[in-house]
Amino acid sequence: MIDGKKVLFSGMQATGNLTLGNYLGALKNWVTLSEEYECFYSVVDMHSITIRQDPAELRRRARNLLILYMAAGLDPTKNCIYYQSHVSTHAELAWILKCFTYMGELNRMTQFKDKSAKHADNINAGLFTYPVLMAADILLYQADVVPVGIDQMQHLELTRNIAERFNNLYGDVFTVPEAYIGKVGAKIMSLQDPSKKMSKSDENPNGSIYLMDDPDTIMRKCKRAVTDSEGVIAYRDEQPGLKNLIDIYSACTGKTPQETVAEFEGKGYGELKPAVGEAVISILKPLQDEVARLTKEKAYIDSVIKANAEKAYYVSSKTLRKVQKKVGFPERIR
Ligand code: ATP
Ligand code: LTN
Repeated sequence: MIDGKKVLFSGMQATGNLTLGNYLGALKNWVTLSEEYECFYSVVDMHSITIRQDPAELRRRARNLLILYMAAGLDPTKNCIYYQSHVSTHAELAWILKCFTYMGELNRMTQFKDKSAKHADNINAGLFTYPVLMAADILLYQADVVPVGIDQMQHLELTRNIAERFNNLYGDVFTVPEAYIGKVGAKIMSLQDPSKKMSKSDENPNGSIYLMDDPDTIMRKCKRAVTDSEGVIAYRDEQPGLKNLIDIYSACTGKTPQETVAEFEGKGYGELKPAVGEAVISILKPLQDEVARLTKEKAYIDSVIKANAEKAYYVSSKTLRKVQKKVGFPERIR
């Protein structure tokens, strides 16, 4: 608890261009949750270098992501928005937690298997211990809840196991976090292959709507979205492309899928698709304008980065000191 509020931690990697899936499935929920919780939202740049990155590009993307957090509506005076690499406690706790994590546990992580298959020329130790750094992120802030996608559930379960193991040995040091899986926009699918999730690393750019796509591109991608030959507007698993469009429209307009179906009843896909395009443009355009405005406020952004890194350090170092004491590190001489 911080100031009587439960604590929330989440983070995103600054790799690739963010998609509408990232926004509807994660960022938008973060903004809603920020009213109820004391929130820490990190740009997890230390995780990013588990895959080889171009340094200048990583730096640029990381700053853009931080600005995007704010443009989406996260107030940086109420939410701690910061770069993971600016707060040294993350690396320090991760080391200690690695000594409480078993090789067998990490060997079971499906993300490691997927990523090492994809990057066979660079299967580095960081990629293997990635989930322990994630556990450190969460446990440092004594987070009660962690909004994540279903793909991160295995990492969260590992985090809970590490926390419980440590607590069993040393007493109640860590809060054992719960996952928070949002309902609306939980899984936005590719516009070109509705069996796959919309993803920033998709090779086909037409499958994803990027947050920075211009209106014409958004409209074109929506109009070209893969549907089916049934021609009837309904919300059902047998029509996955259509279901996805209904989900996107509903998430953007705040309607339920049933309300959307009722709105388009008796109409064709030819009417639904441009309406989806308009709905997406109506939420992305203001977001893009705000990103452009904030990007110009260099001194202000810098001050946010500095102040929030200090806050994150202050909160997280309390947990770190406790842990260091528990494991038997010598006390510091002041
Ligand atoms: P990558 O393609 O590099 O694996 P990604 O687009 O899947 O990336 P992540 O960085 O893994 O995105 O996820 C960031 C956040 O966005 C997570 O909370 C994740 O659950 C959410 N998210 C990603 N894609 C979608 C999607 N298609 N629908 C809903 N939420 C999503
Ligand atoms: N692994 C996550 C990003 C991430 C994260 C975290 C999410 C790193 N640390 C802590 C929640 C809490 C991902 O790739 N989506």
